[in-house]
Amino acid sequence: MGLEAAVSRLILKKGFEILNECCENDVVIVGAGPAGLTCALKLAESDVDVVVIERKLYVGGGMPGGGMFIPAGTVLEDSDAVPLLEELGVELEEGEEGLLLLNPVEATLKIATAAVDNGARILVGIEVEDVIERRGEVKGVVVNWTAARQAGIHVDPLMMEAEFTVDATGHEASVCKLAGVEVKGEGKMWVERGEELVVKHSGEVKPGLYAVGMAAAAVKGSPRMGPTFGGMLESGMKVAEEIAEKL
Ligand code: 48H
Repeated sequence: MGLEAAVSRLILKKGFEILNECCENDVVIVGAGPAGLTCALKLAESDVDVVVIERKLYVGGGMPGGGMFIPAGTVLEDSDAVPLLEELGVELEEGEEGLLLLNPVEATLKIATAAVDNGARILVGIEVEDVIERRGEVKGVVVNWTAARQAGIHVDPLMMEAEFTVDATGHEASVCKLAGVEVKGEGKMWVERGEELVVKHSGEVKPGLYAVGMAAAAVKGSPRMGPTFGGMLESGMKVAEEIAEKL
């Protein structure tokens, strides 16, 4: 036998071992954007067993695209995300009007790397299509291959149980919608207010289900803030702390 069979055998064995372990989790985070990745990093740092489900094949959500694909992003200099970015070695440059500049690709990669280094799992190419709900409490997610939906093939899903589920799906707030939570839709652009309210509004939206980042803004109808990312990170940090305390 050549190496071909060994490559396939090893991948199948290891991959299914990982997927098997993901059937039961402390926390499932849906969406690997800045809010979901930061939440995963902070939970993993607290030794919480956490898996991130991302339907695309890359991490970072909207962050790597900066503003209109232009390779720069901003953070308010008084944001609680600044010490985290500094700790991760993300280069921050003085801007104006209380804003710092960052490279959004660098920031994405450093947050994601730290999350994985601390033990968070990130699974890509998998989409959440429903939630598990028992007696009004969200207890995990129902998943399928993104490719199956794109191909229009009907195939029954599999399930991942979790003590807590986090909707980090950004503007869509798709998990909240699936769970029957009212989603008002994000409000108009107002950077300072949007940054403040996205953190305030991040939290439990239904027993067992939390919203972070733009999903939290969409649930409550609070303003958007464009390519200013501190609030996304702070939102993930806040919810990670709340969940870690409960576990
Ligand atoms: C699996 C899914 C599903 C699903 C979606 O959009 P994101 O980057 O979200 P946040 O909240 O971390 O960050 C928002 C930020 O990028 C942004 O857009 C800002 C600040 N906008 C302000 C403005 O004014 O516009 O990431 C969400 C991720 C994406 O990668 C999706 O692919 C993924 O979630 N996702 N993954 N199953 N059902 N739905």
